[in-house]
Amino acid sequence: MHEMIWSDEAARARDAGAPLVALESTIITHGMPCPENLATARAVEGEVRGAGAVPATIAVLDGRLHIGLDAAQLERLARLPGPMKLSRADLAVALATGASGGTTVAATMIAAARARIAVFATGGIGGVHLGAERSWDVSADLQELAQSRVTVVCAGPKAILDLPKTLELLETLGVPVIAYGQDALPAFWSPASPHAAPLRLDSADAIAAAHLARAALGLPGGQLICNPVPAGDGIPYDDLAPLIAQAAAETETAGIAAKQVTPHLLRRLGAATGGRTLTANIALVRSNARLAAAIARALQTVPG
Ligand code: PSU
Repeated sequence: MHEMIWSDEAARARDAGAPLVALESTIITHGMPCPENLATARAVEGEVRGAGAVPATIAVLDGRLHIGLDAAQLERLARLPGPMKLSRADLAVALATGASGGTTVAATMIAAARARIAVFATGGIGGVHLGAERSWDVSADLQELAQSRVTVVCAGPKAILDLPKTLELLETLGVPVIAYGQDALPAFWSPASPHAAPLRLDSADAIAAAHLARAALGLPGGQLICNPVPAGDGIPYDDLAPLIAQAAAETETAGIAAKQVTPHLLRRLGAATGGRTLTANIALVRSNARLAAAIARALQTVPG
């Protein structure tokens, strides 16, 4: 019961020892509107293949945990009516009840670690929300980064979050937050936030070596790679900050809480920017998929 279902493509890569990249699916079920979600999911898988690795989109369909989806399953996921948003707390209940849904960063890390996939690409991780001192809203993604040994490639914590508090908590949890190729912490739609990243690495080889060094030390938990959104697709941090503050305040006043907060804010910011945040989101997740593939390949060649 409850074994993982591998796609043919991902199983072939596993058996051949080819580099695999896990991809999450809450971005498909809750992070983007249809049909952009499906087009993006296909494009992201294509980026991984184009960069010499094999994609494994992770999701739950009818109570089965899938490691890799075929074309029909990906399309079904993108069009699911009322999908669940599955994090660490929900995963087992979904499997036991035959439910379907997208896996968050936290749940995808759990699945990737079980499937022995070392590298995972997403858009932006969850973190400490603005107003957390009142709402106590802190994403389970942070705790998972401290537990599951997976290198997660994102474009930084989502800009809708309280970035200094998110960095503080990641430091407490012992999670390495590594900016790729720059000193500033990227902030999802924005290539740079006003905050310095705690660590910086400049190549896929260096990231792979750090992943292996962590394992050799016997440390649980992963690394968070923050890859700035490609120049030209990003939105300057100062342009977005007031829109984010306003949307976060409205969300709190409207009583939107828990799992609904992030999808709601992503939709609000899309509307407030005439779709620019969606364009940036698509570009950044594609770019993260390319970097994740390069890291997965480097893991096979750098000395451990
Ligand atoms: N990246 C995106 N869009 C998303 C997400 C990531 O570009 O929608 C999802 C991830 O699955 C992440 C989740 O785990 O948002 C965070 O949700 P919350 O803040 O409720 O933990």
